[in-house]
Amino acid sequence: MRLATRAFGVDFQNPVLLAAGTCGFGMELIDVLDIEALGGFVTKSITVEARAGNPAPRVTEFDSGMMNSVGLANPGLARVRSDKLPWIAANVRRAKVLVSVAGHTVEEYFELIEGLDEADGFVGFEINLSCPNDARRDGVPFALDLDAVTEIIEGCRERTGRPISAKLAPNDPRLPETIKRAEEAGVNAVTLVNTAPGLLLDAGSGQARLGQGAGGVSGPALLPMGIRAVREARAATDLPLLGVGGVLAPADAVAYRRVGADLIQMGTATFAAPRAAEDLISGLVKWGHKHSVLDWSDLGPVADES
Ligand code: RRO
Repeated sequence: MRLATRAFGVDFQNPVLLAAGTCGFGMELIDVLDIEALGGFVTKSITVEARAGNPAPRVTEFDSGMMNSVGLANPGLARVRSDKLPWIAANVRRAKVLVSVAGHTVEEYFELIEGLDEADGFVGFEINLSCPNDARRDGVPFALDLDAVTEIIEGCRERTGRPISAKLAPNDPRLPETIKRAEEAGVNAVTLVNTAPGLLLDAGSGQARLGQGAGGVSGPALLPMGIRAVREARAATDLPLLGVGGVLAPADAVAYRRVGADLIQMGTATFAAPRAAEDLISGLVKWGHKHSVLDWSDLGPVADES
């Protein structure tokens, strides 16, 4: 199966990206996988100030996946500009990079876009509107506030000509409306989904297993939520969609494609198997061969029978 694909004006050698928060800023990957074999990756979400993140433990596993409450730990805008993006510009050519930005306030998103737009090394922004672990906002993401979505995306749009994708939440009861708002405000794509809010306890003590208490669920448990969200999104918009949540095997990526995703992001699977994304790419080629599918684009959305 031919995997090269084009979305929001960018040519990707294949549709497999690593998801934000699972691959740092790329340099963390060089000893474990061939970055240049990827379609691309999304950086850890950046805030204006450097952040140490939430108290440990920040990740915990369960039978169907993982939970995290990293709390936006990142080096901050200045160091991303001075260290991280120059490294990417010098070392990453074929893989396409999206920079993820996250603000505690609406204005912080604008400061981030203004501070990064002139830099080299990346093709566009992923606007993270759906972090479930921002204590300063009580874990309520901007993605669940329609007016905030409009205001943030309009402001980001005014400040950059690069493609922007809005990363939305899996627990949005009015997802089509949120997407409409993001589209009207000028996004070029939508990323679905972020982790789902959850809580795991230690049965003996009754204490939360994550230092912060609640966190975001990822891994296999998130797959059905992501697939459903992408299908709902595809019915609401013709914009390119980036499907993320629980992708492990080629069949998972194909399922996202079948409901209308143009690109796929892989995250949690890479923690257990750092080369999982490379295996997914070769697995997709084999999947196409076995099922006589010549091109990723031929797998387009199937009619929704439900
Ligand atoms: O840093 C985090 O705790 C985090 C973020 Br910004 C996000 O968007 N999603 C997530 O599961 N964790």
